[in-house]
Amino acid sequence: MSGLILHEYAPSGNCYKIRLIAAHLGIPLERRGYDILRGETRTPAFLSEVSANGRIPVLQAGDDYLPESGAACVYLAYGSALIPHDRFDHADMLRWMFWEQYNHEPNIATLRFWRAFIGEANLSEAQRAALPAKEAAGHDALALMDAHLARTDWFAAGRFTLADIALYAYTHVAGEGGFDLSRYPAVEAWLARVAALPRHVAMGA
Ligand SMILES: N[C@@H](CCC(=O)N[C@@H](CS)C(=O)NCC(=O)O)C(=O)O
Repeated sequence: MSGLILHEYAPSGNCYKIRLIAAHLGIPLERRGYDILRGETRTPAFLSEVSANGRIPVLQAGDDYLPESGAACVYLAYGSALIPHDRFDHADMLRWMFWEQYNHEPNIATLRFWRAFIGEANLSEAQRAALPAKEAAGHDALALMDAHLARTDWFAAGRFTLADIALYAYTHVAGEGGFDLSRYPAVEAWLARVAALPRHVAMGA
């Protein structure tokens, strides 16, 4: 695979998922950065040329543009050991990836963004009002992960798959959003297992 361009904001966990897969599979990626805090993904040029959704990540393969981190993860890892072939294991991997997008990322990543990037003092009234619910839902997500990981080393298929990558991206920086991970020992042990894998790269790399 060659000629792939990742349109990204480097501190975004959704973009990190794609870089992490590329590192594990040895796939070269050209990186193009946008500052989302300055609205650089909302310009007419970005909306017309890169993604009408106005968000990163977007993976570009030639003239084709693929928004949505989960879709880009599947594109990059297609045919690799990161995607199980077994019918149940494959669906189970997707189960965790879909769950990440609905139950995990909107709470854990959003609180990280609000607290570590926007700053609590700059939040709108509506954002401030949403903090307790997002905190509770984030802890629910971490507790569910912890219970799962107390029984098994990896999220799906008994081995490292896209599900682990999708969940690692924002879990390992959950502390930046105010989540105390020491309450979730099985999650902490799994984070260490992922980070110890050969070819692992840090978010800031
Ligand atoms: N579900 C999408 C979420 C994309 C998303 O919300 N991206 C954020 C950064 S992580 C963004 O581009 N925000 C800038 C904006 O909305 O203007 C994915 O997984 O790729």
